Amino acid sequence: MAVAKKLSNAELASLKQKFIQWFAKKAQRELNILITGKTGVGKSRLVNALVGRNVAKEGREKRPCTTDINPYSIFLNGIKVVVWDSPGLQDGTGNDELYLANLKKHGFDIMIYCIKMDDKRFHSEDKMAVRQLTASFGKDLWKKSVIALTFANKIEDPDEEDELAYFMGDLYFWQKEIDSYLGTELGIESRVRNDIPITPSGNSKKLRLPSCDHWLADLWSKCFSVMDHSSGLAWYEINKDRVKFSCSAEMAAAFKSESSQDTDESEDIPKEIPLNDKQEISLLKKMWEAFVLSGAVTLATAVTFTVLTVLFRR
Ligand SMILES: Nc1nc2c(ncn2[C@@H]2O[C@H](COP(=O)(O)OP(=O)(O)O)[C@@H](O)[C@H]2O)c(=O)[nH]1
Ligand SMILES: [Mg+2]
Repeated sequence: MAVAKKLSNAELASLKQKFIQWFAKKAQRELNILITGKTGVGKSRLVNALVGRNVAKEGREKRPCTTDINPYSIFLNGIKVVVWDSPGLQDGTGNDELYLANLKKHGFDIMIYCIKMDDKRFHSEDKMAVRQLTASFGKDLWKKSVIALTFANKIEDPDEEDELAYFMGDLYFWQKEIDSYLGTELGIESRVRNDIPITPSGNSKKLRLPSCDHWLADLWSKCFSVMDHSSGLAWYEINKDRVKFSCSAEMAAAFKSESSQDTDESEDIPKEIPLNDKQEISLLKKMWEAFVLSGAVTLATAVTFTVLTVLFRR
């Protein structure tokens, strides 16, 4: 507070302006997303909901195996979003080596591993895929990974007694299964394991789940939290018009809009990603850290967060 108080209102306003302008120019121009999990777990639908466009075809459409090792891409707000959808790894189509080599050449900013929450066990195909990915990309892969538990809207207490307890029981089951496999079988340290978000996700008709008010906001924020600063800013930029928080309109307006896209009208794609207080603070805090690290301002890190909250949340 002390430092924030020393700044005049005009200085605060100019700092805020500088920050907004800085990040509106800053994002990297390409974002690589690896989304994987068995066929039919809802990868395509999830990636569409996350990027806000129908980039991936759902269900029915099956492309030939030979093209499956290549990613698909789309330009969103001037950023090339490259989606690595990975059939093959779990489905025994035999393209694994080729696919992994291709992926290794390009690299990726985040891995979203999808498992159906209403499945009752952690399948051996998933275990093998997870092992293969860890062998290819190293244990650090898990520092930029999120596990999405899809079909969470399907979790219902058969006795209709206590939906929350039933849901949390299933969530706990998955946390334990995944943690135990990554720990005992793959040797991932607990420090890393504890930080892997394991996040229920549902459909666009039921955004509220027993564990959270808005699963998409939760998942989107968790993806942001595991990305490095630069990818995180791109993640924000592609969704700047849908992500809502106290000063989001002001921030979104700072971006040059020549390449702004219309929103997708598909009803499977939620129109908004409304952040709660905690999600908003962590978004701003990470952006602010990137701003400070860039050398654009000189303030001791310890005080910057206070300055930030004064700037954005009074
Ligand atoms: N009820 C429900 N259906 C879903 C969910 N996610 C996907 N689906 C449906 O499940 C089918 C397979 O989804 P898709 O995204 O194509 O799976 P993929 O093979 O992993 O890419 C599609 O018909 C989707 O509409 C979900 O969370 N809940
Ligand atoms: Mg698909």
